[in-house]
Amino acid sequence: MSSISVTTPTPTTEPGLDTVAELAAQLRVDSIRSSTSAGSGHPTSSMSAADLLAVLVARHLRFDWDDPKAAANDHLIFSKGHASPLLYSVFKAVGVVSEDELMSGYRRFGQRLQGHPTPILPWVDVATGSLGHGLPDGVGIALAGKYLERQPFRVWVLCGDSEFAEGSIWEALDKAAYYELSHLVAIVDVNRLGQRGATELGWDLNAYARRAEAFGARVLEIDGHDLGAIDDAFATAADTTGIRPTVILAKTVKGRGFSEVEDRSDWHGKPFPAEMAARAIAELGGVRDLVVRGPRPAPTAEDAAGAAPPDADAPLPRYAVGEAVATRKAYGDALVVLGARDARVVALDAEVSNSTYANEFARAYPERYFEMFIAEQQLVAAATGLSVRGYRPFASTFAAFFTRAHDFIRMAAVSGADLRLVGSHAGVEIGADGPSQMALEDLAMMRRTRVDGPVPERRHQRGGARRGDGVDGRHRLHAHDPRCLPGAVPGGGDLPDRRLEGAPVQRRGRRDPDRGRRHAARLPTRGGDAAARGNPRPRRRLLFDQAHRRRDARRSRGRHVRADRGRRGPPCRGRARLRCGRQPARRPSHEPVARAAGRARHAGVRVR
Ligand SMILES: Cc1ncc(C[n+]2csc(CCOP(=O)(O)OP(=O)(O)O)c2C)c(N)n1
Repeated sequence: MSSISVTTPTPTTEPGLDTVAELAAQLRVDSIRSSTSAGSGHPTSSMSAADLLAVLVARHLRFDWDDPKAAANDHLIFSKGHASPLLYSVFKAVGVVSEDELMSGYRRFGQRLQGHPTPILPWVDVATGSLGHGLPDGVGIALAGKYLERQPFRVWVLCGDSEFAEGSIWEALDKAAYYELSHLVAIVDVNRLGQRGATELGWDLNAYARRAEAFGARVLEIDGHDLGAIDDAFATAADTTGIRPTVILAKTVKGRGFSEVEDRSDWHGKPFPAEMAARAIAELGGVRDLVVRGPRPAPTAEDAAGAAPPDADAPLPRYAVGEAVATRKAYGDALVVLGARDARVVALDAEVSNSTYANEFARAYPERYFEMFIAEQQLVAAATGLSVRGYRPFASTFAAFFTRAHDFIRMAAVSGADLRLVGSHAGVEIGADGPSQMALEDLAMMRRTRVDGPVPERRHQRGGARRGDGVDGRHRLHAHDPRCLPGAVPGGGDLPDRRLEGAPVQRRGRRDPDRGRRHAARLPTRGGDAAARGNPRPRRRLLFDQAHRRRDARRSRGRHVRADRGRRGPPCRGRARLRCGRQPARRPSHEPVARAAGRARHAGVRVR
């Protein structure tokens, strides 16, 4: 067992590659020790990337470990979050996590060294573990660096090769190339194996290279265990004068360093039993106690997130009672004002900004608007990344299409991200566009999204979110709302209204368990008796019937429903109809309302 202590307190001191080799061995050993002590974890996934991380942390990552919120720090994201033993071993190696915490805190209930990293740790930007998230999140961070702050930080993202089968990875590379994010570096640990066996492309680095280049990336291929080659590749990637993001394809061996498991497909996600761990540690040269710190960033000027607002007193739009205004138009108007009031407000949209009216913001503040095209996962991920840098992102698309990004919304909540997701065209009926454009699942999706712990302090966050400042409110992803924390509100943390857009639905009251029964008793229906016996289903039946009755009454009056939102008016015929753009009320199938009512049952809303 060796015991070496190395500290590099100044940016100019860089550990040599011999020290880096020792560090890599330490990272492997500590990954094994921590996962074995926890009885779970992914040691082999950590061991394949240990050389990459040792070189990066010791010689290239510009990070002030004593000031993790410093604006000029590089960002390090483990997109393959299951390699958490490696990340936490890095934290130990730079001296911010103790040996004791690593050995007795990893994967233990209530401890911060969770199975997959979350920003509860001050050196972690975003939660990962659902694969395909870290690189898209990194795009958002890089956007902030290049376009909002003009900070020279780099964003280093460790990805798995099996993870590269995720579509979101390619959405990310595509947008990284479009926005010329040359300071974004994806390091792909191509160890040939995934969870259950070989990956789609194995060690075919050429195939990865062709694809990544086709998406606009600069590609570097290296042996991921050759420290000199890694060092050169990182030095090349760190030169951000070009316009392309960099993808480093590192050919590695899963379980590298312990011959019993190297390149074996049956050791994914398994800690080594104690006696096997002892053999592995012996083969790797024993336990070490290195403390290695790489370069620190040069201090830079204040970032744009702290800039003065263009017009702090800009008045919010006002609408007369009874004035018919589409909620999305009101959104666009309000967003422009919020942009005037707060320089941290940024907007993103998925190629529907002329429908969501985010284009009003794009016209007013083009430098704070990011078009994500039709890539909803990247839309939410970019918003998450921007929130990491302290911005207040408003991401909009049709509410229906947010469901494509459900996992990104879910993971944003795990990250404690401060997002405002704005879905237009919401409601029980969308009109002529039909059910493909109709949102309802978003209700269930948002109800499901909550954080179960304290909200982490965000990097560079100034002042935090304040209630009543016009930016918070119903558009806000409620994951950040303290009222969502378990036990904060009777009935399991329910909020008054979680609609993304002010939509004509109400949530069923939860605080009065007898309300449904009493209501059903006042308005007897087929299910009234059963409701009195305490069966909740008849009440849903009642709501279903009410929805149908209203719709039938509306149609029998011969009124028209406007195509985009249910504004009613007198019948228009012939040319007049063409001019006014209203659709005649058709005799549609009952399917949309039936499905709406059925879905509403699950979402706990009342159909009106
Ligand atoms: C979206 C998603 N799907 C599946 C999983 C389960 N899973 C965890 S690790 C893993 C294999 C990852 O392989 P790779 O990216 O090559 O990383 P390695 O462990 O081989 O380094 C899988 C399928 C997950 N975490 N996220």
